[in-house]
Amino acid sequence: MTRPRVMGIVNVTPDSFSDGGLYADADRAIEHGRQLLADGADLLDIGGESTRPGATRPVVSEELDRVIPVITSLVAMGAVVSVDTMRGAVAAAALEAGAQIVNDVSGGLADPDILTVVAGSEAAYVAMHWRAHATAMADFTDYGPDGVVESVRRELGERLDAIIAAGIAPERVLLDPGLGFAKTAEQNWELLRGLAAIESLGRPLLVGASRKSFLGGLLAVDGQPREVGEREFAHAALVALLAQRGVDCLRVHDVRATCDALAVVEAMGSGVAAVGGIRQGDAS
Ligand code: PMM
Repeated sequence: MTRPRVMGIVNVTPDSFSDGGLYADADRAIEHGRQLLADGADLLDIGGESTRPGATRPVVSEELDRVIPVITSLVAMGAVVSVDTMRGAVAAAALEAGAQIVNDVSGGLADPDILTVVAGSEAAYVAMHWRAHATAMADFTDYGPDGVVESVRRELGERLDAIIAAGIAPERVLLDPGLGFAKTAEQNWELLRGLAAIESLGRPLLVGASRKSFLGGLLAVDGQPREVGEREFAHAALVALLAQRGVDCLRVHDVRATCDALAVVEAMGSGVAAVGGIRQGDAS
């Protein structure tokens, strides 16, 4: 079993559900990225558009102003950087600034130009399952008689075909079931239980469950969802299970907790207790 890559999230946005406004300023975002690397992130995902349900989109120039200075600085520090964008123009500028991965939550549906941009580069491409922009996605949770798992598998398969037709080699593509995007809480759990179906498309999987509302709902008391910032223990448990399932990349806010969970999985899997500098026989 190989350890999943840990993708640390840097949202340079005023309005993300999980950390909106905390890193909207470039200096803060850069410092946050540096901290995530120190915490053990393998790569950083930098985004300038919130996709929270109902969010309105920034204009292109605004998105560029948010992400490009942050990407440039973190690349200069030696970070492997992914840009979280649905726009070809932003992807092109981010690749120019040194990003190596394009993370497109729309899988090429929002702006087909993005596929042309990626095809003309050597970047990896994350294609997430998506049905509509944030203002409308809550209206697209009907998956009909096939159900969510089979529908997401089919729709992602169609995206993969379009991505390959646009000239992106399949070896460069990761697929993501898109937890929380046009999905109810129960549909998210169904997808997590049914990941094997998505895996059958033959590409590595990326999963983004961190801080999402289905975890808040799971931990609700008297109908009150657990606060966004207090979902990290449930998420760490999920991280361990996803690592055992062979998921390739985890998109997370809490890099330290994620790496701790992965260290436990690794120790249990290999039978070696000496991980991360702890000596065997050291009972302290
Ligand atoms: N979720 C969000 C944003 N970008 N990208 C991928 N590939 N997968 C996701 O699940 C995903 C994403 C929304 O979460 P955030 O507002 O905490 O960044």
